[in-house]
Amino acid sequence: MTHRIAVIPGDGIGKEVMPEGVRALKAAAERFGIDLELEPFGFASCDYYAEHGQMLPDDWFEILEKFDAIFYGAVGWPETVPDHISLWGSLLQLRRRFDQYINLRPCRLLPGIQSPLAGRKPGDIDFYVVRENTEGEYSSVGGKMFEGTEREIVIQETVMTRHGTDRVLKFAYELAQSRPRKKLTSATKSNGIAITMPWWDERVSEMSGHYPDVTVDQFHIDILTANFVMHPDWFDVVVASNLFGDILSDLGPACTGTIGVAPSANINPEGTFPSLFEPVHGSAPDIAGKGIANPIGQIWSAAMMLEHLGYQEAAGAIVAAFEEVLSEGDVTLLTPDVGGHGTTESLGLAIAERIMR
Ligand code: GGG
Repeated sequence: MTHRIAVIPGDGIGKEVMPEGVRALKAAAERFGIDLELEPFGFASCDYYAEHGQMLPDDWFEILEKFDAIFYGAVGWPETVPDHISLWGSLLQLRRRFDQYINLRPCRLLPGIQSPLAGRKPGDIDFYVVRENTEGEYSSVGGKMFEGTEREIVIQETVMTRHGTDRVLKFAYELAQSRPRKKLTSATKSNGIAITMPWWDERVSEMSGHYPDVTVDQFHIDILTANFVMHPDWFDVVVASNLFGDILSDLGPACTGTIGVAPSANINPEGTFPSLFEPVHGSAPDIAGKGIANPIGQIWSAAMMLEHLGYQEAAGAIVAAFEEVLSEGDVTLLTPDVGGHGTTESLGLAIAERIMR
């Protein structure tokens, strides 16, 4: 069976880490006899915008819906396109139209990487952030009045639906149920955001009855962020709204030493549409062009994609390969964010070589 993968590097370091993600994917496909057909696309990037005045072609949905999965790099080049235009014109369109309502973001302290939190070792930090991915604070419902005048008014609504909330909570409960600790933490801010957030809390409580073996904690987001730093070992599965999930899934990997290794899966669990796999990090204009971006976030995302397509063993081989390279700690191969003076390519090559062993 041939799996068709759309490959979209996007912007900035997306263009640098993507070749290493593809290298890892090809190595795993060769070793495990997986038939992958990779098709590259230049759209969903600010370069495409510069040429066409939009981030995506008009027929992007018809083009991409035929693929089994989408492998994405990063979006954003604020020098040429404002961030809200590039993000809303690309990634957020894809997540919504393909109903990728789960954004699954593992957060794990990897061997060989120093956590900035004193005394933490691999095994101490190992949890998932499950981020609601199609509604919430990312609604774009709102508008401006009296723009540019003293009377200017700006309004943007948060949209939470029973359908959208229950389905992400169900996914998170089931994920917690499948893990040894069976623990779910829900992030809200119910004292300050006093309509939507207490309602989310009620949905969490009501659904807990269906999962009696899962222990549930509910935290306000402010103290939860403090506890990510002070007690990252408390967490197993953390479920949050679109915005809070986005923030937590940057903070979590930061506690594991670098956001450069963090992967994510934007999943349409029903398989009606393709799911999308991308590193958590963005296009990082500050280091773009230097060839020093850590490719592990992209490579780990490739593993999540293979797992989604049913290739657990191949996915495991990719994870084992980057864990081995990190454990060895050869500073000539590792990128600067993990203490080395190697390059995106040197680290990617070393990982691909281990995958093939
Ligand atoms: N690879 C992910 C990426 O490019 N992220 C840019 C970003 O700002 N994303 C916001 C979001 O995930 O909602």
